[in-house]
Amino acid sequence: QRLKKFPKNFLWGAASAAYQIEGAFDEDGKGPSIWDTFTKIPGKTFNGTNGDIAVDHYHRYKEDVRLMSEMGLKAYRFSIAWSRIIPDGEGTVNPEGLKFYDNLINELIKYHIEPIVTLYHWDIPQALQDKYNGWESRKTIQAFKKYCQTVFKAFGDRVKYWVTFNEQNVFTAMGYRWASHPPNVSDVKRMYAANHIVNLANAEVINLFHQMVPQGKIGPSFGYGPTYPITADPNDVLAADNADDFNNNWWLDVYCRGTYPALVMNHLKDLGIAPEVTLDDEKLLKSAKPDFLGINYYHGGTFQQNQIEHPDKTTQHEKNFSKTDPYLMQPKGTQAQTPEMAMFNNVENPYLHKTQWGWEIDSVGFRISLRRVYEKYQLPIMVTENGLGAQDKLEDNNVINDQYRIDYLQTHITEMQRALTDGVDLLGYCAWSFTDLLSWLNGYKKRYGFVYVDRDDNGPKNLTRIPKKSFYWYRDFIRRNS
Ligand code: GCO
Repeated sequence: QRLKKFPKNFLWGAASAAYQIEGAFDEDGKGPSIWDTFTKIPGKTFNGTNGDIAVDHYHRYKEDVRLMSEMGLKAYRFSIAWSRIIPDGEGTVNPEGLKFYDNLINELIKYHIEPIVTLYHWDIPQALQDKYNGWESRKTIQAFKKYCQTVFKAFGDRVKYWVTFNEQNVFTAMGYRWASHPPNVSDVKRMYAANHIVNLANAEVINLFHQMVPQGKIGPSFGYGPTYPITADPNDVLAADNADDFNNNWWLDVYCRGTYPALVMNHLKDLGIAPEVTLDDEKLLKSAKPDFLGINYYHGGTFQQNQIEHPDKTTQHEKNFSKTDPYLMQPKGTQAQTPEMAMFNNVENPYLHKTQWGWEIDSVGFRISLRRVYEKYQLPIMVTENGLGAQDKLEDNNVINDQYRIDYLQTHITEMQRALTDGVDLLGYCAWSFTDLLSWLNGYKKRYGFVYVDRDDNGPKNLTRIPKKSFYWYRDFIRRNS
């Protein structure tokens, strides 16, 4: 097959999230977010790590942007910390918070790097959690709109690409099903209710953006995983379809079509855990059209009809840490813990190798994902995340030989190019991540960056930035655009 070339203006980028890189958690008027609070609860994160300092990007953004330009990045995706802009979530705007992002955006533009801004990467202001129960209240939608209006007004002249919510599927599952992210809840009814509120906030903000920044583009970023049946038994195929509806379409249909998939909705109603959807809600959801869809791709899942009841062998520790797979509804080989999961059973895929964290490595699944999503929704796609988490080793002479990351990226980018050749409309590709950063639950053991940061779970050494081998590989790749 002759591969189509990547267009000249293809956005080769890398990504990050505020809490994972910035540090300066209480500086210049920033208010606490739910992550500032949650990470201080003993036992919640690996080695008790938190984002108080992270990789100190707040003070080192100039150095980081210079490295991005050395690498030849065309785009940089980062998130704004809501509680820097409005410390209590809904009250007074903090000019120093705006200033930081204003400086960062100008610095990027100086080096011709396209900023891609995520509005919400999981860090709702703690004050809104305390006052309204966060995403469980419609009042939070108003607060979110005010914050978005503030940043659209401040940066809409320079930032063309905006992401509304990062991985709504992940932060709601981890936060309200598994209690392994804040707000530390394990209640599926509340999970579905919070999802509906976030969907409304997403729609409101897309409509607001189209009024305020008509020349810009906005869409959500979804943590997508293709679903495969374990055999050709039609019952297994059905199970994979069910998983697709519960894991993917439950969100994507709402984003792109303004409706919930009937299968899931009916099933949830039967169980008495469906969200309450008013006629006005339906109208709102239908009115908002994203300009593109952000896809974060790590891996998919393989499914089997659910006939065998497996004993739950997962320990609490495993649930809290790496074994809880944020991209799937249930840990592998465990029994359906809530009734709505009984329609599919997640099993091992015998054809795939795994990362050190047990995530399947599936580059072909990336092509499948892009094709499925594009065929179904016909929206341009921006790959907003893809990458490999590994335990990198700093060797003598400041060498980090992450050939495994290069292999991962190379095979995934090749499959993306095949998807492009198949006809998928692609805007760009942001590798996760630019520098090493705090893994929400895995501290600094799990690293994703092109740039090594010299620190560990116990704290900063000197936070020196050291380009890894993959840095030079991506730089050369971007130069050739192939
Ligand atoms: C981790 C996670 C994150 C996510 C990202 C999702 O190890 O904490 O993998 O880095 O990939 O935040 O958007």
